[in-house]
Amino acid sequence: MSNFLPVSLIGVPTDIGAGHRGASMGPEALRVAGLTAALIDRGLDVIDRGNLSGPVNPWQPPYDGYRHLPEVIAWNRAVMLAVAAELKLQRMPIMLGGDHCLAIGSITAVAQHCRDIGKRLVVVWLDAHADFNTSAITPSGNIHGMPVACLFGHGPDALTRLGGSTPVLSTDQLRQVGIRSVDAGEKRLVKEVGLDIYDMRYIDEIGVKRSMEEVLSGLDKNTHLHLSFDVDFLDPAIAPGVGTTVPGGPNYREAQLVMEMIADTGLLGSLDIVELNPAFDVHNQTAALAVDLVESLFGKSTLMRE
Ligand code: B3U
Ligand code: MN
Ligand code: MN
Repeated sequence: MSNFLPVSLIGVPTDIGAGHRGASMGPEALRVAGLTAALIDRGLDVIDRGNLSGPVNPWQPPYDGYRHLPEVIAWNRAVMLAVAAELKLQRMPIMLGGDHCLAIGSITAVAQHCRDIGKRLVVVWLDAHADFNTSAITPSGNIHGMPVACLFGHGPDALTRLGGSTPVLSTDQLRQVGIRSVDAGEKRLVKEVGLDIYDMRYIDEIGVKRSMEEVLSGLDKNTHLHLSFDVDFLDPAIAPGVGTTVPGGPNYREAQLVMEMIADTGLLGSLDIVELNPAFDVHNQTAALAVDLVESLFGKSTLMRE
């Protein structure tokens, strides 16, 4: 058997925070691509909890700088409660997204859990985007571009205080990897806050291995590692099935190495798989790739863990 906790899959079929419809089909695409069987093959105990439910997407323009804020709040409450319940059962929650706004709920629950049991939370955020917009600077009003800002206390009270206290995260608890698209106002804010960002320029210069060694440095046995995996982190040549593709992302081998190095820590405690959009995919290839990468994240191809 594996060293991992038993896992619970939680479908979060929403595109409420996104600029394109379709991420709501992500959970089913991951299932169709064989996620459950792949995890069982890794020796894991897996329960698929099915999908959460929430408001339908009314497809409205932004209001006061936010698009669909009441609906985003409702979805995130559901996510937070579901994640908290799994952590209490000592199971590892895996979110099948769904757009990236769901990370507000999942990470709020994980942070609360870590506080309760005296663990240190570190979040690794794989993404083409920094997701640090606010209502004042967002070019779109789409809340999937805001979850990190909300977790740092910049956003509407209902999201920043979803779990009661704010901020949920501080700079020493977040490392962002693969970033290559940051809006002008967002760039200023990210610098002001001092986010720990391993952007593609940095990765190009020093390579994936050294970058990931830095990303994963300073973790110990008492660390809960949460991985928020936005599929648009990957280069669009291998992962076309996302709403907002940005050229110049990690290729297949580089992405595998990122996952393998996270697996080697043995500290993974929770996971979001987000922004997969089957409406843009080709024969479910991006979902299949996400499953392939998740296998590496759970120790496949790492001799140490075979
Ligand atoms: N930064 C842009 C685009 C974006 C952010 N996250 C995604 N797209 N997936 C925005 O609208 O905030
Ligand atoms: Mn994102
Ligand atoms: Mn993104």
